[in-house]
Order: sequence, then structure tokens, then C-alpha cells
Amino acid sequence: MPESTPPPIDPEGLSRNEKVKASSNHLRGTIAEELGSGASTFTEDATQVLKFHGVYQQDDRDRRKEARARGLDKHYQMMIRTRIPGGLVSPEGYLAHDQISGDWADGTLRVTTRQDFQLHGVLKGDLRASIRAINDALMTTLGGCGDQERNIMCCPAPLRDRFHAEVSTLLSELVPALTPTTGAYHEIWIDGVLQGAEQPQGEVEDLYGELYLPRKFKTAIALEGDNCVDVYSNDLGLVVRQGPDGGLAGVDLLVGGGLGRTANKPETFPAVAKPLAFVSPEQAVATCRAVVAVQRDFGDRVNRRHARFKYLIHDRGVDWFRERVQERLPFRLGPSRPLSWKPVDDHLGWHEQGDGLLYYGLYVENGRIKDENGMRLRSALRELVSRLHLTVRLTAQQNVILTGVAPEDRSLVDEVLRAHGVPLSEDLSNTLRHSMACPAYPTCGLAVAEAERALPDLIRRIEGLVGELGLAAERISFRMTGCPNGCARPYLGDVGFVGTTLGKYDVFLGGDFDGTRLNRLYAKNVPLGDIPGLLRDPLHAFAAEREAGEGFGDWSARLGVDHLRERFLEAVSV
Ligand code: SRM
Ligand code: SF4
Repeated sequence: MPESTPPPIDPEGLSRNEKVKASSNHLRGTIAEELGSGASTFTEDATQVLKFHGVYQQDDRDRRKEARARGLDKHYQMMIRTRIPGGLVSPEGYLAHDQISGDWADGTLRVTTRQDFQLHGVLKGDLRASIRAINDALMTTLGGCGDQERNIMCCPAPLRDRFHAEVSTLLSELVPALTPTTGAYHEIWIDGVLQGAEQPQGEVEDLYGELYLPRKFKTAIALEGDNCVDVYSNDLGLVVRQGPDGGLAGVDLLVGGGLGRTANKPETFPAVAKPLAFVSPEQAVATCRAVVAVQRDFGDRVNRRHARFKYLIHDRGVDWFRERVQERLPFRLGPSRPLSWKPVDDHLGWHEQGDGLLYYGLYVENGRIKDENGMRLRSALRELVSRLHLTVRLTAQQNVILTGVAPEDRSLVDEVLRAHGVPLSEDLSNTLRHSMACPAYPTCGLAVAEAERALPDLIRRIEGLVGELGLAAERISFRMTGCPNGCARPYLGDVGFVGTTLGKYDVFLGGDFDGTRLNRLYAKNVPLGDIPGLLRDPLHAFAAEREAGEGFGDWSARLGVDHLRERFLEAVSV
């Protein structure tokens, strides 16, 4: 078979998920019927199709034990993920999510590491009303999850100049070009219930076909110099360049990034994306569709663990892949060019937008917008967005940016935040500011350790240590996840904590603050309480030995993580 011919699909050999997709009639499946039934849960096949609609069936893991003891079923609930390209949320969209979180979810809003909102704890009976309310605010959950293009990330800084305007245009062209065209979403959630025989047949999905993609597919746009979206962790990365005239000059494409791995399965691994080609702005959308089409045709549909695009790139190589993309295009791909990065800008604090207005980047600890104890962040944001009619941008570090603030309203924003007990970004330590954790317990069904609930205490202990060692001015990123899947991108942080079992974490060192390099395993299965003690020696040595301007991750990588392990952990078995 020639290299350019996709392998034939043997329906018998397909993985279970592929069979579910194939029989779903373009993502309809039995969702409509099951929504109408009195059952509190969806069937297994329906839950797989639901993911494409941005819905996960979960259960409250804190309540499992009690339910088991009382002979009851798990406490099933839904997580809804709204897909928000570039993290751009209108005032109406923000207030709709705030309202849904109070009316039907758990009273919190979660900003994700891909600039989306998640609502947790929605009961099946409230699902359609919640999704309708999101759509009434002109937003969608289609593509939040599932084996398709996920939310396309883009630098959220709301700067009003020609370059940012042209990048926004590129994003707005890319999103529909990579979004499924099935009518299933509207039929089920918006128009009403079309059951069984009433469902339309013979629909054509131009890009996705019957089987959609072998696995989730993630794309991000970074502005050259500022890798605030962690572009290297994406299946497809677009790095946009500014030309001498101030406009968008072209796009460097990177392929094959991805961070998920499975414990004790070395054939699964994180990878950073590699350079593919340079294209003009006009060629970018067609090239991205061709990239997706090659993964559609050649990606692994038999072994789901090997189905991410990064394995196709790893197995076949970028040159082979470039040829397959080139075959699908009427123009020549240009050669990749070296990229340069400055330190990542988290866009926190007050900044000018360039149109006389200001924006304020507000730190949200681990992305959770809530009212708790003395800190009423959810109320503060609701008040500000509704009083000042502010558009919000969500960042890839799980923070929010309030945009379009008139200079005369700046003090009001500060006052409202202070009055609600919300710390201002400029008052935070660097350690806290550059930390992230995934949700993990109690909602994530894959968590084996705490993350969002464990990091707040741990990071404050590390913050104390960093201050004590005279490193408070350093920007060091700390990222924690409750399992090896990598949702808070721990393998790209200066320091990563990856849950291995309840209360224990693998500790990784040697990534870089700019997110261009993977870190490496430093110590295995470290009890949570021992982590600050474990970090003391390397941080102390870094304080004494670093070169001017050198970050902690760069220092760790220069010395070598193996060397650091021998030097500091020789007495401990790792
Ligand atoms: Fe993730 C699965 C949460 C970004 C890699 N991720 C999940 C699920 C849906 C668990 C599940 O499958 O049952 C988690 C829901 C937890 C909950 O209760 O909310 C979940 N992932 C998240 C979020 C909310 C973490 C956060 O702190 O914000 C992020 C949502 C992003 C979004 O808006 O779309 C999130 N997940 C990521 C990232 C980071 C990124 O994309 O920039 C990664 C690593 C990059 C990558 O994809 O390789 C990531 N999530 C995974 C994986 C591993 C995939 C793999 O290739 O092996 C899984 C498990 C899976 O897909 O089987 C997963
Ligand atoms: Fe769940 Fe693991 Fe992702 Fe954390 S990293 S949200 S524990 S899948």
C-alpha cells in the first residue's frame, strides 16, 4: 500500500469507542430518549456520545463510601464544559454561567487550563435547561470534550492593535472550520427531542466523517514571544508572527504535542510539539484542516491508548507527516523557522488596552470561582461584570481578565474586590501566582490523589520556603495533578507534582517557565507533607549557584535532574 493511502478500516477491529461513534448517527445516539427517561444516569454508550456535546457523567467521590455503606447508588452528577475560543466571554455569557452555577450546579464556576468554563454537580434533570441557558447567551458546549477538535486556545490579552485584531480574525475562521457540522446538538438541546426514526439520516460531516477523530485533538494559537497558552502541549500549535507593518505576517505550525500518560505504561508519554511548516495567514485554515484530516485517516482506531496524534508523529516522523499534509494542499508549505520566546506573560494586574481603556488580570486560585469563608470571589465578579458590563477573558493559567474598564472605574474594581475579601493580583507572591492544580477529587473519576484541594496548603508552605531562601522575586511555576493525565500541564512546569496514589506524588523538575521543554522525574511517590522538605536542598543550591537571569527549571536542567537526584537524594530510594 502506498504511504499516502490511509490504512483500510476493519469494523471488527475497531475499539469500543469507535463502534459507539459509528452507530451514533453523527453524535445523536440515544441521548434524546435518555434525557426523557426518569433514570438519574445515562447508559455507558450515551455517556461516550455526550462528551462530544460537552457533558461528562461523574459522581461525587466524597460520598461514595457513605452511599456504599447505606446500600445506595453513587451520587451521579454531570459536568458541563463550555467551549470558549480564546477564552472570550461576553458580559451576558459570564452572568449566564454565574446564574447556572447557582441554580443548577454546585455554586462554583471552574476556569479551565484551556480557557473554558466548567460547571460541576448538575443533575441529569437540569442538564437541558443548563445547556439551553448557555446557548441563549450565544455560547456552546459542543466540542467541549470528545474525539474532535477541542477548544482552540489563544492569547487572551485584549490589546487593541492591528496584530491582535488579525489574530482574532484567524481564530474566528479556524473555529468553524474545525467544528463538527452535525445538527445533533441543536436537535437535542435547543429545538427539542427528535427520537429514533424522527432523526435525520444521511447527514454528511465534511471533515469528520462517521467516526470523527481517533481521539481528542487540541489546538492553540500563541503570539510569538509569549507562550501563555503552552502551545507546545497541543496536538497542533500555531505560532503567529507580526510583520514589519504591524499586521499578521504568517504562522509557524507545530505538531504532535500532548501530555497524557498512564502510570506503568512506558509506551505512553508526554511530548512537546515539533515544527511542521510556515504558512501565510491565508493558508493557515486549510493547512490546519489538512493536519486534522491526516490524523483522522491515519490515527490509531484500534488501541485507544495509542490514538493521540502525538503517537502518529512519533511513529511516522514529521517528514512523513508533512508529505501527507502537502498532498492535500494546492500550495507549497514553507520551511519552519526558529522561534524565540520571552518569559510567559500571565497578563495579571492593570494594563492599558491601547484604546484608552484598561484591563485587569485577576488571579483565581486553581481556577475556582466561588464564595467561601471570607472570600466572595463569585459575588465580586458578578457585581463587577453586571455593574460595568465587562467582557471577560479566561486565561490558560485558570485566571480571569476583566476587559474594557474605563480609567475612572479602576478604583471601583479594586474596591469591590477588596470589599469581597479578594486578594489583588499585585499583592500575591510569585509562588502562588504561578501555581495551578487540576480539579481531581471529588469530581474527576480518574483522580488517584488530591490536587485542587491539596495545593492551597502545600503552595503556602512552599511560598514560605521560597521566601526564607531569598527567592521570593523568582518566577517558578508549580503545577499539580491528581493523576498522570497531565490536565494542569505538570510536565511543562519548573516543578510538577503528579499524584500516584492518595497522599503521594511524583515530583518532576527541570521544565522551563516558557513551557518549551518537558521536565523530568526527580523523586517518586513522595508523601504530600514531605514535598517542601524535598524541595529545600535543590532550591537552596539554586539560590547559591544560579547564573544571572537563570530560572529554577533552567538551572535544574543545566545541572541535570539525574545529577540533582544523586546529589540530594542519595539516602532516599527513588
Ligand atoms: Fe483533562 C481527562 C479535566 C486539560 C489531559 N480532564 C479529563 C477529565 C475529563 C476526566 C475524565 O476523563 O473523566 C477531567 C475532568 C475533571 C473534572 O472533574 O472537572 C479533566 N482537563 C481537565 C481540566 C478541567 C483541568 C483544569 O485544571 O482545568 C482541563 C479542561 C480543559 C478544557 O477546557 O478543555 C483539562 N487535560 C487537560 C490538559 C491540558 C491542556 O489541554 O492544555 C491535558 C494535557 C494535554 C493533553 O491533552 O495531552 C489533559 N485530560 C487529559 C487526559 C489524558 C489524555 C491523553 O492523551 O492520555 C485525560 C484522560 C483521557 O482523555 O482519557 C483527561
Ligand atoms: Fe482528573 Fe487526572 Fe485530569 Fe486531574 S490530571 S483532572 S486527576 S484526569
